[in-house]
Amino acid sequence: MNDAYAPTPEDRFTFGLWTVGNPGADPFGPAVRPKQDPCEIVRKLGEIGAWGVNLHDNDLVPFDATPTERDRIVSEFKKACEESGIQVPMATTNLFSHPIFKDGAFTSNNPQVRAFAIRKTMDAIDLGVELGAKNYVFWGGREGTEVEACRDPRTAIQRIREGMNFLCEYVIDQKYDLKFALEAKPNEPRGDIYFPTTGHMLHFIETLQHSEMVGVNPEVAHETMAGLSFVHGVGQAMEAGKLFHIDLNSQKIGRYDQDFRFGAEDPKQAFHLVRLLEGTADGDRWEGSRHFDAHAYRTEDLDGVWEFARGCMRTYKILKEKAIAFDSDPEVQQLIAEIHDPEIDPLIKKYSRDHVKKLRALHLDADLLGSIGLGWERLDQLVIEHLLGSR
Ligand code: GLT
Ligand code: MN
Ligand code: MN
Repeated sequence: MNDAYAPTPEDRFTFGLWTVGNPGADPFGPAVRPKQDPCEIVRKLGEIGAWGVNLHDNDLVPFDATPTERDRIVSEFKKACEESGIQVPMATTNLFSHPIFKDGAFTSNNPQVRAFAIRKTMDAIDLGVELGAKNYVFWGGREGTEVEACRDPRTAIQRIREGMNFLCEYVIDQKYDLKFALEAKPNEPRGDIYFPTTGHMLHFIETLQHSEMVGVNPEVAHETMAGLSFVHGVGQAMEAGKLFHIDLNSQKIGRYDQDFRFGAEDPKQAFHLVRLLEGTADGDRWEGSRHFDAHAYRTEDLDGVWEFARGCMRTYKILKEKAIAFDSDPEVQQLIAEIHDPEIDPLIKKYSRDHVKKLRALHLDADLLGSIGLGWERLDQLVIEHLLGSR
């Protein structure tokens, strides 16, 4: 029973109600699994060793529930969480399912739709805070278009800014301890979605009135759909102090949003991601939730769903073990040891006229430097050998 990969609360593994609760419907066929009760999901998550559960307002409280029904559902759910030792670290709003959002929520051309979206989000924020959430995700799935002529993209961006500024003020006014995390996606369900990548989001955040309380929630599948390096996107967000949340899953490049089990595709990228988040090479460990925004294949029944969930956590922990071993490997350390040059380092860190003079006087042999091999073939082979278990 001594399983080195058994999840612990320190691992901070979380799942969404919508992930393990996904019944397997797709655009070509209906659900293949029964709907699971949220309280049952929480109990099961407790059993398999997850730390937390995240939710959209309507994953728990139906869109048309009365206030009395809402309160009953929420109090039963809270009780299930307490009994199972499950936290609710993140919450979000469903601003994409109801037909009112078919042409966007905050970006809709109709002020009544925008008002509805803001009001629904305030209610969902209240719900999230009541459940203990500290992070609030915004995924603007319908904030896009197929018909470019319908809206100037600058108008869309301004409307999202107004929405974010309004909701930041709401959180501050309510004295909630809550941060926002914005999630980018290039397309699907819209032809094109505004703010297609984490990089677009990072810039937009700096234009907000309360940018200090807003960061990003990058998702493996979404950056991969755009053909980008997820590890670089996450690294940029971390370096900026803006990685507030993360959606782990996996994805083949150039496909629909697959949301596969973490590490199922491209385990090498998953390895580099875990290495970055765990800080095994350099820097501090990132302390946020390891949230799996993924779901089981449509081929699976409920047993397959829980096999999927255990697989996400187990793969993460195996990759963490590999990352620690890789970064403790003396050959790896030797290959990536930083080159220090006490004469040159200070010259190029900061501009001054004196530094320009000294820089110009330096003897730098371009042909010699260009002829030296770097050893990255060996380094990458070591990655593979660690991953495949032969080292
Ligand atoms: C939806 C989407 C995800 C988002 C969720 C949060 S819901 O399943 O595909 O990427 O993170 O709204
Ligand atoms: Mn996501
Ligand atoms: Mn996705």
